[in-house]
Amino acid sequence: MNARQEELRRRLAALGFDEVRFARVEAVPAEDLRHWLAWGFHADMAWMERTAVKRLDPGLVLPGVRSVIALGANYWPGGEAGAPGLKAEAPRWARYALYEDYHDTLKPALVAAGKTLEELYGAGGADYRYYVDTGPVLERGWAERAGLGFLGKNGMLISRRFGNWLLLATILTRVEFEADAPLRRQSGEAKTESRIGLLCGKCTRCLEACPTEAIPSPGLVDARRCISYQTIENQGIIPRELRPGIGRHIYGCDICLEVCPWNRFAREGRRMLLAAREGIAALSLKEILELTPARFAEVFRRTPIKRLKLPGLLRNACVVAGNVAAGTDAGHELVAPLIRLAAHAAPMVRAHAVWAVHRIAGAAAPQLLAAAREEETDPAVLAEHTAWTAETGATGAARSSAG
Ligand code: B12
Ligand code: SF4
Ligand code: SF4
Repeated sequence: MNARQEELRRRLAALGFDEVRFARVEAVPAEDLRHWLAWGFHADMAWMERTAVKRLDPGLVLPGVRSVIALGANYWPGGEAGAPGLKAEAPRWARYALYEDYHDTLKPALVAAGKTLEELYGAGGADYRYYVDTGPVLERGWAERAGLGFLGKNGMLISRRFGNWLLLATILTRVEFEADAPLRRQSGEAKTESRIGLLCGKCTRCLEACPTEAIPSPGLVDARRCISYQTIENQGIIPRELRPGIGRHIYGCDICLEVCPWNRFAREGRRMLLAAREGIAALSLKEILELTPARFAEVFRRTPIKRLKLPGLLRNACVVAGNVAAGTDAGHELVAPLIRLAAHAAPMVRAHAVWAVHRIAGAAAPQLLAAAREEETDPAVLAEHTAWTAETGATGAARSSAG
């Protein structure tokens, strides 16, 4: 490996990236993405369909592209999973959401990385493009090709050094680099054509642990069933049949990451590029259900959660309340805020609040919600009021029914 490339690697690592690997631009395996789209696994992320051609041909993103620099930022905070001292019914947040928005915090380092490329290789500003999550690039595929990790059956790019806890960024460039080697199969591992699950062996923990059965085919996640999609990307009603499986997950989901045995190698990140936001994980469900727009803006400023906006977070909080509080004492203190939310300005919030009150109060719910129902004109919310009567019968007997 030549000295200039190693100097670049060293300088990008010094900017805060925990992984810096290189790949040559070669043919992109198209089959998996095509299947994923054909099966409708992208849900209503129409942008995934629109940009598929570019994702499969980086030359359409940056004409003349020769290499990819695959970057990783480790965000494992160290210690046990979950936050110490949290009550069992506390809402669960995707781990990455407990930092300032990585789209924003990684960007200055990517700008600096571009300048380093210019300085060491005489590249011009038009000779490279960088992305973190939002560009039309198959970031996991390029990271796999560069040997940063392997593609797990859970769909994640899994690092031998950091487990599942890497956020990715990608630089496409016209500069030609020597390629780093992709990971190799372990000896004794059955040989198959696919590189998905390369180092998974016989393990299927993630497939079994997913509460909504969102990984029907190893490595390919059906976003329509994925809690991460439903609680972050979906901007409307969450399908009733999926709500019980969402459990305590208020924003995103890490279940198929957490159960992975490769996390035993996870080590606390330098997290130079990430700023922890203590306090979010300590919010109680009641506090979240009672958030005002001003308090929401204050607590979630500069975090990824701000993009969800307050009605989206309230919707998710209603689902969590309906799941964790049904039949418990905690349910009592949540009923009053939920009844207030059943009269919220956003129909999406009202719909899920009605669902939650029914889950918690059972047969008493129609009476508790009578005033809200009287005022209701939105067909989707009215459907939530009537769905329970239809499902549980006039007596509302099946209080914990999975609907
Ligand atoms: C759309 C999207 C989602 C969707 C769909 C998820 C999915 N699995 O496809 C939803 C909203 C559900 C989602 C959820 C999450 N996401 Co997301 N998401 C994306 C996004 C924008 C595109 C992913 C995509 O293209 N999917 C389509 C599938 C078919 O493609 P793929 O997963 O990349 O894998 C295929 C290709 O890589 C191809 N392939 C195989 N070999 C090769 C070789 C080469 C050279 C190439 C080019 C391609 C290639 O085949 C693979 C399939 O086997 C990426 C950012 C990006 N631009 O890549 C982030 C990204 C994948 N998400 C990320 C994260 C962190 C998450 C969550 C953990 C968030 C959370 N905690 O809630 C969950 C995890 C869910 C899961 N198990 O995947 C990280 C993953 C980091 C990592 N280490 O893998 C990414 C990379 C964002 C980032 N920059 O860090 N996400
Ligand atoms: S993120 Fe959660 S819901 Fe989505 S595939 Fe993984 S375990 Fe299933
Ligand atoms: S949990 Fe097991 S099957 Fe799933 S990605 Fe990790 S090693 Fe592979």
